[in-house]
Amino acid sequence: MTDKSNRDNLYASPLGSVREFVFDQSVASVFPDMIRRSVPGYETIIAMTGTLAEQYVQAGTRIYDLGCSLGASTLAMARGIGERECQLVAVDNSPAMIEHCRQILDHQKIGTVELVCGDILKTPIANASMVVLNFTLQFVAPAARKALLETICRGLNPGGILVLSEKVAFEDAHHNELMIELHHNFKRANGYSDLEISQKRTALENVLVPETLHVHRQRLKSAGFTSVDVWFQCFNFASLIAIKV
Ligand code: GEK
Repeated sequence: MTDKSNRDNLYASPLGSVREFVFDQSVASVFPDMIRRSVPGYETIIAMTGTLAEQYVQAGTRIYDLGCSLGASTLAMARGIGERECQLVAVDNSPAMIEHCRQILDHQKIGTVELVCGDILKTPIANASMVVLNFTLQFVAPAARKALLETICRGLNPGGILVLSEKVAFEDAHHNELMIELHHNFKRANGYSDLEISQKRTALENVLVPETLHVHRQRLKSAGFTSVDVWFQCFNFASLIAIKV
Protein backbone atom coordinates (compact mmCIF):
# COMPACT_ATOMS: atom_id res chain seq x y z
CA MET A 1 0.00 0.00 0.00
CA THR A 2 1.16 3.54 -0.79
CA ASP A 3 1.16 6.13 1.97
CA LYS A 4 -1.45 8.80 1.04
CA SER A 5 1.22 11.50 0.75
CA ASN A 6 3.23 9.38 -1.70
CA ARG A 7 0.26 8.65 -3.95
CA ASP A 8 0.36 10.22 -7.40
CA ASN A 9 -2.59 12.60 -7.68
CA LEU A 10 -0.73 15.33 -9.61
CA TYR A 11 -3.33 15.38 -12.39
CA ALA A 12 -6.41 14.55 -10.30
CA SER A 13 -7.90 18.08 -10.29
CA PRO A 14 -8.80 20.01 -13.44
CA LEU A 15 -5.87 22.22 -14.48
CA GLY A 16 -6.67 25.41 -16.38
CA SER A 17 -3.81 24.75 -18.73
CA VAL A 18 -1.69 21.62 -18.55
CA ARG A 19 2.01 22.49 -18.63
CA GLU A 20 4.72 20.27 -20.09
CA PHE A 21 5.73 17.37 -17.88
CA VAL A 22 8.96 17.92 -15.90
CA PHE A 23 10.78 15.69 -13.41
CA ASP A 24 10.55 18.12 -10.51
CA GLN A 25 10.16 17.74 -6.74
CA SER A 26 6.42 16.98 -6.95
CA VAL A 27 7.06 14.14 -9.42
CA ALA A 28 10.07 12.77 -7.52
CA SER A 29 8.08 12.53 -4.28
CA VAL A 30 5.38 10.30 -5.83
CA PHE A 31 7.52 8.61 -8.48
CA PRO A 32 7.45 4.96 -7.32
CA ASP A 33 3.62 5.03 -7.16
CA MET A 34 3.38 6.91 -10.49
CA ILE A 35 5.57 4.56 -12.50
CA ARG A 36 4.17 1.37 -10.95
CA ARG A 37 0.56 2.39 -11.73
CA SER A 38 1.45 3.80 -15.20
CA VAL A 39 3.85 1.33 -16.81
CA PRO A 40 2.60 -2.20 -17.38
CA GLY A 41 5.37 -4.66 -16.56
CA TYR A 42 7.54 -2.09 -14.74
CA GLU A 43 8.17 -4.32 -11.71
CA THR A 44 9.03 -7.30 -13.92
CA ILE A 45 11.44 -5.25 -16.05
CA ILE A 46 13.21 -3.91 -12.95
CA ALA A 47 13.49 -7.37 -11.38
CA MET A 48 14.80 -8.87 -14.64
CA THR A 49 17.34 -6.04 -14.96
CA GLY A 50 18.85 -7.57 -11.80
CA THR A 51 18.74 -11.05 -13.31
CA LEU A 52 20.45 -9.75 -16.47
CA ALA A 53 23.13 -8.11 -14.30
CA GLU A 54 23.75 -11.44 -12.61
CA GLN A 55 24.30 -12.97 -16.06
CA TYR A 56 26.31 -10.25 -17.85
CA VAL A 57 28.21 -8.09 -15.38
CA GLN A 58 31.95 -8.72 -15.25
CA ALA A 59 34.08 -7.96 -12.20
CA GLY A 60 36.33 -4.93 -12.66
CA THR A 61 33.95 -3.16 -15.05
CA ARG A 62 31.48 -0.28 -14.84
CA ILE A 63 27.69 -0.51 -14.88
CA TYR A 64 25.58 2.47 -15.89
CA ASP A 65 21.96 3.31 -15.03
CA LEU A 66 21.12 6.21 -17.37
CA GLY A 67 18.04 8.16 -16.27
CA CYS A 68 18.14 6.43 -12.91
CA SER A 69 15.26 8.39 -11.25
CA LEU A 70 15.09 6.91 -7.74
CA GLY A 71 17.56 4.13 -8.50
CA ALA A 72 15.22 1.15 -8.92
CA SER A 73 17.36 -0.38 -11.70
CA THR A 74 20.58 0.49 -9.85
CA LEU A 75 19.34 -1.36 -6.77
CA ALA A 76 18.25 -4.37 -8.85
CA MET A 77 21.67 -4.53 -10.53
CA ALA A 78 23.51 -4.10 -7.22
CA ARG A 79 21.61 -7.12 -5.90
CA GLY A 80 22.23 -9.08 -9.12
CA ILE A 81 26.01 -8.62 -9.11
CA GLY A 82 26.37 -9.76 -5.50
CA GLU A 83 30.01 -9.77 -4.38
CA ARG A 84 31.54 -8.81 -7.75
CA GLU A 85 33.70 -5.69 -7.53
CA CYS A 86 32.18 -3.20 -9.98
CA GLN A 87 31.66 0.54 -10.26
CA LEU A 88 27.96 1.40 -10.46
CA VAL A 89 27.26 4.77 -12.08
CA ALA A 90 23.72 6.20 -11.85
CA VAL A 91 22.92 9.37 -13.81
CA ASP A 92 19.90 11.67 -13.90
CA ASN A 93 19.56 15.34 -14.80
CA SER A 94 16.75 16.01 -12.30
CA PRO A 95 18.19 17.37 -9.02
CA ALA A 96 14.99 16.29 -7.21
CA MET A 97 15.34 12.70 -8.45
CA ILE A 98 19.04 12.58 -7.50
CA GLU A 99 18.29 13.93 -4.02
CA HIS A 100 15.60 11.28 -3.36
CA CYS A 101 17.75 8.60 -4.98
CA ARG A 102 20.65 9.41 -2.66
CA GLN A 103 18.40 9.00 0.38
CA ILE A 104 17.11 5.65 -0.90
CA LEU A 105 20.60 4.29 -1.68
CA ASP A 106 21.86 5.44 1.74
CA HIS A 107 18.88 3.80 3.43
CA GLN A 108 19.48 0.55 1.53
CA LYS A 109 23.17 0.79 2.47
CA ILE A 110 24.23 0.69 -1.20
CA GLY A 111 27.21 2.96 -0.70
CA THR A 112 29.31 2.18 -3.75
CA VAL A 113 27.22 3.98 -6.37
CA GLU A 114 28.59 7.04 -8.16
CA LEU A 115 25.46 9.19 -8.32
CA VAL A 116 25.72 11.88 -10.97
CA CYS A 117 23.34 14.80 -11.50
CA GLY A 118 23.95 15.40 -15.19
CA ASP A 119 22.92 14.91 -18.78
CA ILE A 120 23.24 11.35 -20.10
CA LEU A 121 24.09 12.87 -23.49
CA LYS A 122 27.30 14.20 -21.93
CA THR A 123 28.13 11.16 -19.80
CA PRO A 124 31.32 9.36 -20.81
CA ILE A 125 30.88 5.58 -20.96
CA ALA A 126 33.92 3.34 -20.63
CA ASN A 127 34.85 -0.19 -19.59
CA ALA A 128 31.16 -1.10 -19.26
CA SER A 129 29.72 -4.59 -19.10
CA MET A 130 26.11 -3.38 -18.67
CA VAL A 131 24.22 -0.19 -19.49
CA VAL A 132 20.55 0.38 -18.68
CA LEU A 133 18.19 2.88 -20.30
CA ASN A 134 14.93 1.99 -18.55
CA PHE A 135 12.25 4.36 -19.92
CA THR A 136 14.75 7.18 -20.48
CA LEU A 137 15.58 7.27 -24.22
CA GLN A 138 11.93 8.19 -24.87
CA PHE A 139 12.61 11.57 -23.19
CA VAL A 140 15.72 12.30 -25.28
CA ALA A 141 15.18 14.35 -28.46
CA PRO A 142 14.85 11.85 -31.34
CA ALA A 143 17.69 13.52 -33.26
CA ALA A 144 20.09 12.90 -30.34
CA ARG A 145 19.22 9.24 -29.78
CA LYS A 146 21.57 7.63 -32.32
CA ALA A 147 24.68 9.44 -31.03
CA LEU A 148 23.84 8.37 -27.47
CA LEU A 149 23.50 4.71 -28.51
CA GLU A 150 26.81 4.94 -30.40
CA THR A 151 28.54 6.32 -27.29
CA ILE A 152 27.08 3.47 -25.23
CA CYS A 153 28.13 0.84 -27.77
CA ARG A 154 31.69 2.23 -27.92
CA GLY A 155 31.91 2.23 -24.12
CA LEU A 156 30.75 -1.37 -23.74
CA ASN A 157 33.31 -4.14 -23.59
CA PRO A 158 32.86 -7.05 -26.03
CA GLY A 159 30.02 -9.22 -24.69
CA GLY A 160 28.51 -6.24 -22.88
CA ILE A 161 24.77 -5.61 -22.81
CA LEU A 162 22.42 -2.65 -23.15
CA VAL A 163 18.91 -2.99 -21.69
CA LEU A 164 16.57 -0.54 -23.41
CA SER A 165 13.01 -0.24 -22.09
CA GLU A 166 10.57 2.12 -23.79
CA LYS A 167 7.01 3.08 -24.48
CA VAL A 168 6.59 2.15 -28.14
CA ALA A 169 4.40 3.05 -31.11
CA PHE A 170 3.11 0.73 -33.82
CA GLU A 171 3.10 1.16 -37.61
CA ASP A 172 -0.44 -0.16 -37.92
CA ALA A 173 -2.74 2.70 -36.85
CA HIS A 174 -5.51 0.39 -35.66
CA HIS A 175 -3.12 -1.68 -33.53
CA ASN A 176 -1.53 1.50 -32.19
CA GLU A 177 -4.92 2.81 -31.02
CA LEU A 178 -5.78 -0.56 -29.48
CA MET A 179 -2.52 -0.63 -27.47
CA ILE A 180 -3.09 2.95 -26.26
CA GLU A 181 -6.63 2.04 -25.17
CA LEU A 182 -5.40 -1.10 -23.36
CA HIS A 183 -2.74 0.99 -21.62
CA HIS A 184 -5.40 3.47 -20.51
CA ASN A 185 -7.52 0.58 -19.22
CA PHE A 186 -4.48 -0.60 -17.23
CA LYS A 187 -4.21 2.89 -15.71
CA ARG A 188 -7.95 2.99 -14.92
CA ALA A 189 -7.68 -0.40 -13.22
CA ASN A 190 -4.87 1.10 -11.13
CA GLY A 191 -7.09 3.91 -9.89
CA TYR A 192 -6.39 6.75 -12.35
CA SER A 193 -9.48 8.69 -13.48
CA ASP A 194 -10.20 9.64 -17.10
CA LEU A 195 -9.28 13.23 -16.20
CA GLU A 196 -5.89 12.16 -14.80
CA ILE A 197 -5.19 10.02 -17.86
CA SER A 198 -6.13 12.77 -20.28
CA GLN A 199 -4.24 15.60 -18.49
CA LYS A 200 -1.10 13.42 -18.13
CA ARG A 201 -1.32 12.54 -21.83
CA THR A 202 -1.39 16.26 -22.69
CA ALA A 203 1.55 16.97 -20.36
CA LEU A 204 3.64 14.26 -22.03
CA GLU A 205 2.59 15.08 -25.60
CA ASN A 206 5.84 16.70 -26.79
CA VAL A 207 8.06 15.38 -23.99
CA LEU A 208 7.81 11.60 -24.37
CA VAL A 209 8.24 10.65 -28.03
CA PRO A 210 7.72 6.91 -28.63
CA GLU A 211 9.07 5.12 -31.70
CA THR A 212 8.34 1.75 -33.26
CA LEU A 213 10.24 -1.41 -32.40
CA HIS A 214 11.43 -1.47 -36.01
CA VAL A 215 13.06 1.96 -35.57
CA HIS A 216 14.66 0.87 -32.28
CA ARG A 217 16.06 -2.35 -33.75
CA GLN A 218 17.45 -0.64 -36.88
CA ARG A 219 19.07 2.18 -34.91
CA LEU A 220 20.63 -0.16 -32.35
CA LYS A 221 22.14 -2.20 -35.18
CA SER A 222 23.47 0.86 -36.98
CA ALA A 223 24.91 2.11 -33.66
CA GLY A 224 27.08 -1.03 -33.60
CA PHE A 225 25.11 -3.61 -31.61
CA THR A 226 25.28 -7.07 -33.13
CA SER A 227 22.49 -8.98 -31.40
CA VAL A 228 19.26 -7.06 -30.81
CA ASP A 229 15.80 -8.21 -29.83
CA VAL A 230 12.80 -7.76 -27.57
CA TRP A 231 12.74 -9.84 -24.38
CA PHE A 232 9.60 -8.32 -22.80
CA GLN A 233 6.48 -6.58 -24.04
CA CYS A 234 3.15 -5.65 -22.51
CA PHE A 235 0.85 -3.53 -24.69
CA ASN A 236 2.83 -0.45 -25.81
CA PHE A 237 5.74 -0.96 -23.39
CA ALA A 238 8.71 -3.08 -24.41
CA SER A 239 12.22 -3.90 -23.35
CA LEU A 240 15.06 -4.85 -25.67
CA ILE A 241 18.43 -6.45 -25.11
CA ALA A 242 21.25 -5.23 -27.36
CA ILE A 243 24.56 -7.05 -27.14
CA LYS A 244 27.92 -5.98 -28.46
CA VAL A 245 29.45 -9.28 -29.44
C1 GEK B 1 13.39 3.51 -13.44
N1 GEK B 1 14.98 4.36 -15.09
O1 GEK B 1 12.82 3.65 -12.34
N2 GEK B 1 19.88 13.13 -18.87
C2 GEK B 1 19.71 12.56 -17.65
N3 GEK B 1 18.51 12.12 -17.20
C3 GEK B 1 17.45 12.29 -18.01
C4 GEK B 1 17.56 12.87 -19.29
C5 GEK B 1 18.84 13.31 -19.71
N4 GEK B 1 19.05 13.87 -20.91
N5 GEK B 1 16.33 12.90 -19.86
C6 GEK B 1 15.47 12.35 -18.96
N6 GEK B 1 16.15 11.97 -17.85
C7 GEK B 1 13.95 4.74 -14.09
C8 GEK B 1 12.82 5.51 -14.69
S1 GEK B 1 12.07 7.94 -15.76
C9 GEK B 1 10.86 7.25 -16.76
C10 GEK B 1 13.24 6.59 -15.63
C11 GEK B 1 9.48 7.78 -16.61
C12 GEK B 1 15.62 11.31 -16.64
C13 GEK B 1 14.45 12.03 -15.97
O2 GEK B 1 14.88 13.05 -15.10
C14 GEK B 1 13.76 10.86 -15.26
O3 GEK B 1 14.19 10.72 -13.93
C15 GEK B 1 14.15 9.64 -16.07
O4 GEK B 1 15.10 10.08 -17.05
C16 GEK B 1 13.00 8.98 -16.80
O5 GEK B 1 13.48 2.44 -14.03
O6 GEK B 1 9.26 8.66 -15.77
O7 GEK B 1 8.60 7.29 -17.41
